[in-house]
Amino acid sequence: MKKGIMSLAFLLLAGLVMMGIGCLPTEKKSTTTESTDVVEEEVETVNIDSKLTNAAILADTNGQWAVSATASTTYNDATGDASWSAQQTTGAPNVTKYADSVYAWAPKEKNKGTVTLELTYADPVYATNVRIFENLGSGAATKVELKDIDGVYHEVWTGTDPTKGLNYLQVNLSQRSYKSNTVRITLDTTKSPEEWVEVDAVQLVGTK
Ligand SMILES: [Ca+2]
Repeated sequence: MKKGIMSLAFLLLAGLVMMGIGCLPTEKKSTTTESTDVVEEEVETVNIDSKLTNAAILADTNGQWAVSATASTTYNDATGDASWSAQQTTGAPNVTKYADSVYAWAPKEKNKGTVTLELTYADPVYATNVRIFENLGSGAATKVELKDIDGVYHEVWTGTDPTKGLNYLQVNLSQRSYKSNTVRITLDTTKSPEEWVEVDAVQLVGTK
């Protein structure tokens, strides 16, 4: 009886080992001539870096805060009131807690589907980071694009925004080969159905 159990355990173990081997990643072919490799390389250089503290971000000498901003939707679309307008995302962060604030941009409705926020900066730079300070409904960003100085948009990040609470989504890039002074952010306002999505400020980092 004991031997039978041991044989069964051995078979199970052997099966698991074989399954494990089957799951091992196969080595990527190192071709360098196909154009798809260029796209792959671009995606692999993008990651979310949440290590920098707020103090370090505020002190970053290569960082700029937006000077103007527009959005596909704003809370006071009809009245033109400055509260919750896209303009509230310009300058350094001025919201100090995870909460609704008139000093942040908010869409017209709590669940407005997919929306965009576009920010412009004084100096075109070879970007290395985009830092989005979220103060409500955090985790809604789905895409970040940079518009180069010839007007072409480059997608530099797409994915799941891990931001929680009052914090930055930090999209850490390898230095871009083009200059940009415009950031376009796409957000899914339905990700947190119970909360309005609000963005306080966005920093573009790079060298001139
Ligand atoms: Ca603000």
